Amino acid sequence: SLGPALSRSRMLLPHELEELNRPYPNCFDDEVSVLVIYTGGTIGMIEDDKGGLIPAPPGYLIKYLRSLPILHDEQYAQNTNVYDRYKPSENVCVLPLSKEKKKRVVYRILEYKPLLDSSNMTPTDWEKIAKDIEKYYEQYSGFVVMHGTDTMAFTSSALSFMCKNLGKPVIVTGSQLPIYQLRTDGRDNLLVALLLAGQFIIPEVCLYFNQKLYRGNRVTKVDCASFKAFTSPNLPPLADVETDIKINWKIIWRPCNREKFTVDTKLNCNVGVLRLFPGITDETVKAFLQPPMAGVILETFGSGNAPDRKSLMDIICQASKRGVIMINCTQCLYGSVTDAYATGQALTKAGVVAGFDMTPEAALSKLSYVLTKDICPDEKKAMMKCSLRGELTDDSQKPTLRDSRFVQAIAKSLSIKTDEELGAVRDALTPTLVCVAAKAGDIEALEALKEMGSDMIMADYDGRTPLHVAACEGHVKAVEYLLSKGASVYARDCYGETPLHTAVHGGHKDVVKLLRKTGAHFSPAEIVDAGTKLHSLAASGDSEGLEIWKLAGVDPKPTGVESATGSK
Ligand code: ASN
Repeated sequence: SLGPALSRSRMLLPHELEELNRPYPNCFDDEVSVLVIYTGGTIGMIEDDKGGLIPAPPGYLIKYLRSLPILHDEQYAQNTNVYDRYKPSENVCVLPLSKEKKKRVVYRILEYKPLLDSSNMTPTDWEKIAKDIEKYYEQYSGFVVMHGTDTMAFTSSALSFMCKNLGKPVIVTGSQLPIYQLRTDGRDNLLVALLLAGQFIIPEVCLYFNQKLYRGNRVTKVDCASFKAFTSPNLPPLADVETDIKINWKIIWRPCNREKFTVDTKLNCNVGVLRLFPGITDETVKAFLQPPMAGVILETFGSGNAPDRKSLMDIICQASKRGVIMINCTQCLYGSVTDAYATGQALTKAGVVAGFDMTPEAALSKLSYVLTKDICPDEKKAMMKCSLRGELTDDSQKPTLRDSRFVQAIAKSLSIKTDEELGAVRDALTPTLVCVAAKAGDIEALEALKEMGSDMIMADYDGRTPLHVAACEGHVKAVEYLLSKGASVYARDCYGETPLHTAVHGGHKDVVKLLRKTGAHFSPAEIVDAGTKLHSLAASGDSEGLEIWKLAGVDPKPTGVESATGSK
């Protein structure tokens, strides 16, 4: 809310004090909202009369969730009028207060009709999910997609490409056993996905399953019975959820530009996966590559090898000349496609593009996405080879600690020997240094710190990130620089303020404009809240003040309050 900044600066009035002393104060600063897009899957299934699992009837899940104290705090809902604050059709539940962040996740279930076994999912369903994320983007802090496990890795991969410049978490989850059963992984998977989506700014499409949060385009289903159904063979989990929630912040993928979140749902469905096997005939491969086939994932042996007989290479070469884009992905779970063998090099010569360590699920959805782009085949091939959303390992991006002269100087003076010690010193020093550089608007210093391998998003004691500081000081160039290095416009400090708040308080119009262009926005509750502030600005004839709030997305109506401009 915008309240804390105001209330810190004056004594509270008696009625405000009274309000605060109620068991549930009439302000909901500790609430965060999450939209649950419920598409189907075992998690919400019941047995039919023949003993087969089918999706439960509409509305069944929400009723059940409201009866479970770990997934819904009925007393809090009653005491704070949750059911009046949201429409009944919004199907709202509220989690008990969380231990880590002292937040309450208020979540709304958007139930799809019909609910699907994920084996029936198609690209049209992915499109619907992506469009709903776009539609509700500004109303929620994060999104959970409840989904069947069978094709979950395809959906999470496809969503990762469809969502451009994502700034909020989208977490796909489901379960191996229905949530309604006594012994189930469904309750825990849903609960943790909600806590992660509501409380952490992980700007990625992720998949949460069995105590691990994975990047959505790195996963594959490896077990049809175990609760440990997924693995991310070539990237460690983004988070481990054990007694503590440990987020691996260093590997979180961030959009590094100044563009707003958009979705691009166009996919080319003339794509396929061809798994090679010893003895595969030329005719089979030729038939598979016939029009209208536009793109193919070739699942090859080992580090990207295939039979290199001339007749087969000719067929592949001809398809490539016709414009069919072929990507080389290994059948192995671990490792990457390389050019170590002559049999692999023959494929490259025939026009096949290395897919490095992409999973076939990620490669297929990326290819469908890339094929719709209005660029020439060579540019499409180049796009396939580089990482768009962290779906393949690009070693050239890794910061090298030893390269930095600054770090070397510190290492020498402190007699530091190992990379671990070096990392610890860097992690201790750099958040403060980055904030100091941001306050001064010193881009050179920020660049030097970046070169040391320090990330540009680390918050200080008050939860203020370098972007808060640069925005507060009105340093447009520093704000631009930080955004280009992945700083989040949604980060909140311990008073609940985002960089947009600090820029508004500082009266920095250019920064406000820049942040808005990047997708910064107030929450619906904050927009209503801002109405009071606008009233007093209007009453005191402060047109400058009014203008900055307007630039920030709060539109003062002639009658006074509470209308918001969307960011579109
Ligand atoms: N058949 C189910 C599905 O994918 C499997 C599951 O969710 N565990 O919808």
